[in-house]
Amino acid sequence: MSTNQEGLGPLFRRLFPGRRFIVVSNREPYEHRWSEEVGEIAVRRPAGGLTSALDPLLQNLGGTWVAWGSGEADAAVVDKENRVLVPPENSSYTLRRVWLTQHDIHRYYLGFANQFLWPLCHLRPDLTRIRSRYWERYRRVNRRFAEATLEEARGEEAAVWVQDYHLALTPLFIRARRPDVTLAHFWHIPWPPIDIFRLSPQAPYLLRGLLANDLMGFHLQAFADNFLRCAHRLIGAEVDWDEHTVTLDGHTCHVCALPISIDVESFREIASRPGTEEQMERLRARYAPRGGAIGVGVDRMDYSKGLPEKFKALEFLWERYPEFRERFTYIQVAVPSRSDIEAYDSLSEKVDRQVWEINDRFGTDAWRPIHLIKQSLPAERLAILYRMADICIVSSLQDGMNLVAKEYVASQIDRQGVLLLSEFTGAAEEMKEAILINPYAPEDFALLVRDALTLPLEERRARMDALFAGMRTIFDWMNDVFTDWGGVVSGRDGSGVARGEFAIPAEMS
Ligand code: GDG
Repeated sequence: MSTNQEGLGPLFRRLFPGRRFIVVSNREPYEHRWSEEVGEIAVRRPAGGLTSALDPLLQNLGGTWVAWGSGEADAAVVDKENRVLVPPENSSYTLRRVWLTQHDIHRYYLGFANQFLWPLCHLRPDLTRIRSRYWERYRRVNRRFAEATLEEARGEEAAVWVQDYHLALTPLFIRARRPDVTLAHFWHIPWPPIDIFRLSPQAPYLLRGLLANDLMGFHLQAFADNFLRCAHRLIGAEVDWDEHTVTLDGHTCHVCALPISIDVESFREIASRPGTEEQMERLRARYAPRGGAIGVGVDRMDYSKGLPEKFKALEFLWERYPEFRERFTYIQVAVPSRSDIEAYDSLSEKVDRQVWEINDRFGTDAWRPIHLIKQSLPAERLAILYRMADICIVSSLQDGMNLVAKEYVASQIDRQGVLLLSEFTGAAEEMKEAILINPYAPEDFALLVRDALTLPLEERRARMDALFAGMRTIFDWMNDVFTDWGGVVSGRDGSGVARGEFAIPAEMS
């Protein structure tokens, strides 16, 4: 762990002299809501690793964050340019809100982004829903984000950092008007192999949108390679495999593997606050009244996270090894997300049913095997659960990185816990001292849970210490993004203007 947050501001100013910093994402860092008191407005910080990590950076650097104004009172607090200064207690940067209608939310967000790109990128083409109205709205909303960003650049030089799969076309819409702006994009989810990606009727346009960036970041080299192969084979872009660059119509985009991490110190600080041990005792008494070990999982309720597969493995464990009945309790936090999408609603019902059946089958008067918590917990409570848990199970079927695995290690103040980590997460590439599991093989998975629960303390400590020693932080990640991106910009000719043709195909407008 090397980079500290304070170093990032000077680094940015050195690498991007005179440029305004603009972050563009679907989610906003602050939401305004009507509070219980009539006429009063309260501010909420939506939970999420990325928004909470980028917020201090913007506070430090100044600049603008362009995002969807999703709070019910958001419109009541902006000025006539749809801007509000944040954070509320100490105005340090501008939040520029983009408004979405119900149609936009259904078609751009729940439609194209979450019923097409998300399942496609998580290797579930069977769950994709292809509708021309989704695509039409995705284009329109991406253009709206680009227009808001261009207004925020105010004709000055800017460095624009776009986040994720909601905004794949935005870079080209920006670039077509302002070739002098420098653009980077981070894709937080996997990029699928070409045989999957080419199922997308819009593949060429998505690729063109993203290739307008100067830098395209993925968690893993494998995702970057998939992207390069798609760009080459599907739209004939020229790839330099040694340099990891791709050139289309005279413009070169650098494609990098930049694995994300978390604010390690913040989890450690919360997990070691005074009073935590008493709270752990209380939670143990509540969830595991007969004593024994506790396991934890924290996932959005999403089919990519492998929850039914995890519960199947736990069922095998309690069935085949009855010594773990009443001696091992599992707590699963699974906050419903993207409800209104059928695949999510049916997953949620399936998980409820499965947990009910397992609890019915193995539970006793004094003990419930699985506690399913379907509501968002405060970050403080999560850190305590992580510290308390003897094992943490991440069983994703596909996952770009998985921050929960890192949060668990960061919160393991007592160094006794064991991480069981799906080999299909980006995190598995770095966290080799975890016990790697294949969530598709429930019997082997159950055996590995048993191994984890019986591992001697010495080995648990050695594994946890090694995992902790290998941890990088979110600030290291930002340092790497800025350094790679700055290298690309300084490598250009003196004008700093991107070369190339940036025509918007008719199908995109
Ligand atoms: C995408 C990619 C990639 C969950 N429940 C609560 C809560 N959380 C927080 C966790 C963690 C975050 O949500 C989930 O992060 P993940 O990385 O596990 O997964 P995705 O949401 O799918 O994120 C993923 C990530 O982007 C970053 O690039 O790692 O692969 O899919 O931080 O702690 N937080 C609180 N209460 C909850 O109940 N406070």
